[in-house]
Amino acid sequence: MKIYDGVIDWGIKRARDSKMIALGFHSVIDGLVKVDPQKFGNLDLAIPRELSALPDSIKCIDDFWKGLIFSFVNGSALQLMIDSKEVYEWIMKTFGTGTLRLGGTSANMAKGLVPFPFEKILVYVYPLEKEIANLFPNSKNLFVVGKHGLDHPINAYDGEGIEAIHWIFEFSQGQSMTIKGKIYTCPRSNRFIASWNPVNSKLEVRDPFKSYVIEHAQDISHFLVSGFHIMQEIYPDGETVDDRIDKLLEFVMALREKNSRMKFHLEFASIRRDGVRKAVEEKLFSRFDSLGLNEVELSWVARDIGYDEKDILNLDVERISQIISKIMRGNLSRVHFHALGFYLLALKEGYNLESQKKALAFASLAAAQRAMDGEINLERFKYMLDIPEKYDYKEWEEDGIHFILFPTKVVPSPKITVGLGDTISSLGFVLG
Ligand code: 8BR
Repeated sequence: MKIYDGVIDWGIKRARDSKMIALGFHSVIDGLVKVDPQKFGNLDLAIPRELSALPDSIKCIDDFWKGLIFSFVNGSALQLMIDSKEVYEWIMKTFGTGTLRLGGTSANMAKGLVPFPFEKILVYVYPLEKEIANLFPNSKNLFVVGKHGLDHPINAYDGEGIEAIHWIFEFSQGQSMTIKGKIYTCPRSNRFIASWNPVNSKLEVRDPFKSYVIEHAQDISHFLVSGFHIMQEIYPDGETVDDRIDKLLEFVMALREKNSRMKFHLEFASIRRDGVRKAVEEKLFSRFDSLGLNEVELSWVARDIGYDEKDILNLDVERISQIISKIMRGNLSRVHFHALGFYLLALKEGYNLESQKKALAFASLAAAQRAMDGEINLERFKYMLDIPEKYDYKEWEEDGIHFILFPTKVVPSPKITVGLGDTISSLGFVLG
């Protein structure tokens, strides 16, 4: 099967022909902390073994430790939002900011797209302060909306400071930690993410970005929306997630009115809070054209609509396609599911199948190369072509939906895995 033939040149040309691509609404600073668990002493806490034993956000210092211990002992990644200013201050005092890095789904997508010859990548950054502006790559096709229109973040920032930070606590396989007098060893290198982001947790679309994109809607071909995982169910001022999602939807509808050809993609990400996740599923799925998610995220969607999440986590393709069929209502005509080793793309009528497949192949090469080297380097894509795929290519129709099971390239010892999903979904969507 020649599914990867000629896709590198094809992808480059396709990027060159693009218009403006907009990314919102979650860009943030990540603070990378390499954990030395020996320094923690003896932690006197019960070990949460199941996700259900965890708080759904961090409200006190014990909640922070529970999340960290869970990740450490089980060797599984976890992200929790911090809801308490006291805990935020305590983490800052205890660990500092760590090494600063650009993070957040929108900024991550921007970083993954700017190395290709796309004409304009426009990213929403709030608050746009000097510290985060300086972390963006120095690319000519990267823009924010500043006071004087489109500009690179470095020329457009307003003020200084770190008002939001997502701490990434990294541990390595073999490190040990003492809990209730017993020594536990970390089974697999992993990370625990504790996020403090009250300034942007309403995902409010602010000026000057808002007026700019409304005014220039005709220039934008694709809009990728993400960041729901930082939202709250109820905000301190009484607003609810439903209120906020309605506002966001108003903005999307206003853009659709200005440019009916603009395509909208929703990147799901790990939305831990039930109320937020359900609001996104119920209010937004049917209003977007495209949706991107991984197996953990789809397992939550499955559970929310009354199915067993285990089938999805076990990568049962029949069940995965069944759940996808169930959620494809209204405008939602494209779902890109990604797992380790394959993508499952579901399309309703009206798509060019050839370019959709090539876009998946290009995304797979990009993810593999980024996993291998840590950052995108187009020159090295060709080496990924030699990696054999482990799944068989398959294409079928069911319930009026066209399914493509696309085998991907998997790098044996990746340098990084964080942010790969964003690269996969964004390239698949904008090139397809
Ligand atoms: P998330 O960021 O949504 O978790 O997506 C991660 C994706 O990265 C996986 O679905 C898989 O397709 C891809 N990936 C991972 Br994880 N490890 C990889 C590797 N070693 N080589 C190529 N792709 C990888």
